[in-house]
Amino acid sequence: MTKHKKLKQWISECAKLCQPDKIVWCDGSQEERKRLEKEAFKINEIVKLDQKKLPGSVYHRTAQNDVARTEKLTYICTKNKRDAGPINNWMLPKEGYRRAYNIIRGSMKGRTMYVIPFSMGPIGSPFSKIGVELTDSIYVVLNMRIMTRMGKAVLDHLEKNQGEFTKCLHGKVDIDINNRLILHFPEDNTIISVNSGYGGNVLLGKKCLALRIASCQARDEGWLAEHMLIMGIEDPTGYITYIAAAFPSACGKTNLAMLVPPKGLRKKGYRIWTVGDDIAWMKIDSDGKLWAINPENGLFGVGPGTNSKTNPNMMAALKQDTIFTNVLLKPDKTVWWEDGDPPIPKRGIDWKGYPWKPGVLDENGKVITGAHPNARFTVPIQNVPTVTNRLEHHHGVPISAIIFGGRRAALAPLVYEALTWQHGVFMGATMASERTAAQFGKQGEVRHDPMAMRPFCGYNMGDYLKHWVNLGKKMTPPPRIFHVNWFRKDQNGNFLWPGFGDNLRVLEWVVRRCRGQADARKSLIGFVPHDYDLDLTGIKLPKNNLKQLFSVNKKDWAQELNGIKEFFSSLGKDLPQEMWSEYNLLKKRLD
Ligand code: OXD
Ligand code: MN
Repeated sequence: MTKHKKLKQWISECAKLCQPDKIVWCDGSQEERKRLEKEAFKINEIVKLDQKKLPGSVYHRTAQNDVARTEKLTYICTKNKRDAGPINNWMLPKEGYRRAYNIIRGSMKGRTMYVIPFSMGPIGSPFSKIGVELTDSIYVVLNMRIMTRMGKAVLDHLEKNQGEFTKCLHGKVDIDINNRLILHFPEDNTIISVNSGYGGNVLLGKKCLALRIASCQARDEGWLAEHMLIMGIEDPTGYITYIAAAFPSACGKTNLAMLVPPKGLRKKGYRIWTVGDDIAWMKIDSDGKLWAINPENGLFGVGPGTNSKTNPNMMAALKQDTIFTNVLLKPDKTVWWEDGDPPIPKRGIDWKGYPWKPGVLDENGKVITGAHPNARFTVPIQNVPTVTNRLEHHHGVPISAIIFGGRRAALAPLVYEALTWQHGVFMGATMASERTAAQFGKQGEVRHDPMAMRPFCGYNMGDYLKHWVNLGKKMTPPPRIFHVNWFRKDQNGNFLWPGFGDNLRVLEWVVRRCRGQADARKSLIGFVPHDYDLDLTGIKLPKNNLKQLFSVNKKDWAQELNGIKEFFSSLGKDLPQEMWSEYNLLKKRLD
């Protein structure tokens, strides 16, 4: 079975609990992939797509009640409630194990339990962490093959060192939403997920290990596990500046990570290199600087809205070796989703498995979409044309700038730079995104999402912000911190900034600031570029737009301060004093 004592013991305990008919160790080979796909085709867990048009690609549908992460059913299980903090759902570990074990007990009878040894980060890198996922889902195995480094090489490494690993137990059970639980036990380095088959809940290396568990490890070991993309921006001299950026969902993180430079900047010689689109692990190296890796090996992205205009590099990546989940299945065994590439198919089978035509209505007269709005693709990062050649580099890439962003129709300027590291942490702590009328509920309503980690921080949010403040003091120098807002609108509701590839015009200023090559002026909220600092060649931007994009409206900011106060108060006494001092400094500047 394995020479790793702890692993052996844990697997036999789990086997006794779940009672699978068979245990299969995954080695990560191509032969194994073929065999598992064949089995999954037989039981209809996946469908083979047209192998000429989409070689190596398959299609999967989840249960209708299981299409997204379930934050309400996600818990941090710690001995003290305080350690989970005021934002996380909390349970006592004893209670968590009791409930999860009662649900999963005997649930793998008649099923196979797959053992997936996986590494988050290059195998053997000082950044990397190993996990072992036990699952009764072939879909999970096939996804983990893409999203992580997995199989024999990882097991060999683990055995050689008798090393630590995160115990990740997943059981589909009955996909019963009423008994679904996603439990994290940071004190035991353990994750248990039951009654779900949706990626974010069951690919346990991703949100569960690489963010919730890893954020606790990072707190204890002095590094950062963040919900951030990493990209390299190569300037005309060939120098590459790496940045890490955090945005709440639906703000275009994946698009930004692989943007196509606009004409003017392309001509100048700018290029983008994609390191990661979702998670960054960052450590202070012996040079005193912050270095980062992307612990993942693939992308688990949202289909709807992705097309050759919004993200041509992603569309190129999806031409092969992709798992498509909950998208529209076309009669020619290819796929489509809303706001995808034209033409809109005349018919197909929708994500629920029913015949579909454009414009069909449900019993309430609402248009039925072919793909679920959160339909996903799982694709190897190596498929992305802009992938960095430093993915396997054991020390990752040096981070010069950290960028926070949100969706704000008013208030936040296109870009501003923090005055100090601590002010930058405050900018991240007060990150927020507005809901639009078309999206979820009341327009203008703001959800505070510190560092885009609200659903992913595995411990007390106050302690997390203190950890950020402290780490800044250890770096020489720390990265500069910026805030961007691609979504500011004019009084008629039109976007003031074109976004997408043109965002590189803003990033160019960021890069030049990091290299001491660009000027700035000090505004009430931080440093902003002068008009002449942004390269706007080839872009038709009405003159007044730039002025509006950088305006700081005192009334709006006064209202924002009220929101921040309310949010900070909700974090209670664990919020570090430094955040209140930054609040007071900002208030004073605005007064
Ligand atoms: C994701 C998310 O799937 O943030 O990346 O929800
Ligand atoms: Mn994410």
